[in-house]
Amino acid sequence: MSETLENLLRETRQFEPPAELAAAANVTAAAYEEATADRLAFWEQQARRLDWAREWEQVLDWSNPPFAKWFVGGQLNVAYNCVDRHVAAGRGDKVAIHWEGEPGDTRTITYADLQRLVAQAANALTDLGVVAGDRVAIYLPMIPEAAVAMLACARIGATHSVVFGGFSVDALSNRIQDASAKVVITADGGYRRGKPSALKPTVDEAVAISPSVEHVLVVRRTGQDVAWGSKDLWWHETVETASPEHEAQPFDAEQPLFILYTSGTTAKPKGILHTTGGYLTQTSYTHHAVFDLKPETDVYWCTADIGWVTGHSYIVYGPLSNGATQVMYEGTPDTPHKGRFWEIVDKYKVTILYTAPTLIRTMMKWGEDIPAGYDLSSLRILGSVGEPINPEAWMWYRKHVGRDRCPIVDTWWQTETGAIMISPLPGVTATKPGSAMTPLPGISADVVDDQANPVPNGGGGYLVLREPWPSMLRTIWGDDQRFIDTYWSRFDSMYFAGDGAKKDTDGHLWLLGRVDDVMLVSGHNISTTEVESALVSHPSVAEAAVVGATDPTTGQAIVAFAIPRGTVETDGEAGEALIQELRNHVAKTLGPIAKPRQIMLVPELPKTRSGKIMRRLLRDVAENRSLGDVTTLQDSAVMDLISGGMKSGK
Ligand code: 6R9
Repeated sequence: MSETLENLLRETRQFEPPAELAAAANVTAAAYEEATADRLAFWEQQARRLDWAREWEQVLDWSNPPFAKWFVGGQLNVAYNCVDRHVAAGRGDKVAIHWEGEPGDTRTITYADLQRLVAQAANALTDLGVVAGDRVAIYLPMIPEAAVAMLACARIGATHSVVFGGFSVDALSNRIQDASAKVVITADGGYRRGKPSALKPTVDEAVAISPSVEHVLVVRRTGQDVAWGSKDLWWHETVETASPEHEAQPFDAEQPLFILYTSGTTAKPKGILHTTGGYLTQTSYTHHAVFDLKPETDVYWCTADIGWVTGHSYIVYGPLSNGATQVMYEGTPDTPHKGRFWEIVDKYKVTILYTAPTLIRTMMKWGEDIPAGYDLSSLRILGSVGEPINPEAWMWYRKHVGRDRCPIVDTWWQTETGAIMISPLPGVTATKPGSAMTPLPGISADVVDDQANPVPNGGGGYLVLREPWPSMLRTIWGDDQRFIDTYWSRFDSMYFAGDGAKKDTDGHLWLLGRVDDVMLVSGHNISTTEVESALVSHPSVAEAAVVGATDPTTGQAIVAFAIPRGTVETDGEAGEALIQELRNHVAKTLGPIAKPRQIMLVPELPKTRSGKIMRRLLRDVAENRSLGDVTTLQDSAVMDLISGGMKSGK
């Protein structure tokens, strides 16, 4: 990795935090000093932002690494912290969720409403025989019941396992079986791209081959016809008729909260296990610090799906524990029109927007005229998560969404880390386009070489975490050995994140994507992220994905897939000329070694539900292989589009 190209280090643009925001920020530079002086005391102080039924005896037990215990002996109830305590403090009438359905139907849910709904769901689950420690699978569209179901599990100490609505029978049944889930919570369907999309048939098939399932709770969302089996119960007949009185019991700080499966490229998905006390401490603190949330005045919107860890930590647990008012949206960004997101920002006067680079690049492709048509003046902070954000996408986000006023927080973290680890603080950090900047207070991230030595400023290598953190994964469900092998064996006493990274000359961090995606071209390590950023910096390109394909001369050769921006001419000779121009553009930006062997102009790219490009599938295309496992692909028609609509230049 040390040989990676120097391009990103040449980024010189820098943006100071707005003075007004800095003056009133929730967290100042002092937090870094406090955490450096005493990391455990710092986290202990953040834990005190929550309501504990019993105080802990020890902040961290690291006597049996890598198995951590945080806030040992402490007891709390996560749902109480996210809901009841706000009602108890007299804020029951405050809106918790402004929900917007894709067809335009809406629901307004206050904290008092949420308390009633969660209590009813907790009672219903208890009546169905669910007790603390049991697993409940949740397979729902983006409707309020998804958050209610998660909180109801948390309230009774059950462990939820949310599966993306729309995953296949295989993906769903594997996850149900791996965790031996006792109950599945689903819906008849949800709205996607303007029409009802069924969920229940997939559940029916998955449940038929999953003997652990005793009951299936079904929310009626679309009203479409459903087959009805002996295990099925309607949510409105079961939950909505249950008592709204429910006393939340405290649970141990290490009570399991959820399992979430990473989309893993290998056969068996990894069930990442999170527990309660440390997880809630860090999701709550980071949401408060990174988004500078002012619960009385902010309207927060995270566009993630609840089936992604971002939905868990930054729609449900972080924001609700902080008493936020937030927007939750069911559908796709282009239904019924491409301005839907901006219309929602305008309608609810959203102040904090948290979204993914894939969306920003899609918006770039559609053109800046679309956001320009809406009043976005309510926005004050913009966030990004999920992938490295290319400097040009960052600049576009800043200019056309943030109107050059709003700081951008590029937040690096993983399902495994549970909460944000590396990010600017909006009132403290002068940001650079494309950099996640610095580890948050209390987090010790570093970049090391093959031999585990920290790289100097200006160097590149592997991202590691040196010290345990409160919201870290506790294990892989049912497979402690795999937990050790995957994360703690590459380097001694350090967590291996699997991402490549660089330190620039100021020591700021630049994420370079998964190390599995790094290409080896004629002996040079080249990161896919850098070549993609070079392509996106060309005015004709909206989005790009790069893979290394086997090559007889160079070992691997760079093959790029590029989506042209809206109005760019790509037919016939114009397309060929563009391809040559792009190859030269990359060579000029990064050096001749990075010149792609081949560029294909495509209408779409294959992505996971959380918007990550599935380079593995593109490698199959580049090497003329049949496609591997596509169960986690967001839209299976995309691969046909790519093979069909491909314009390729060699
Ligand atoms: C939250 C989430 C984790 C992987 C991670 C990295 C990539 C996420 C990023 C980023 C660069 C950022 N990633 N945020 N890369 N900059 N701001 O995405 O969790 O779905 O488990 O993915 O996503 O490669 O290792 P998850």
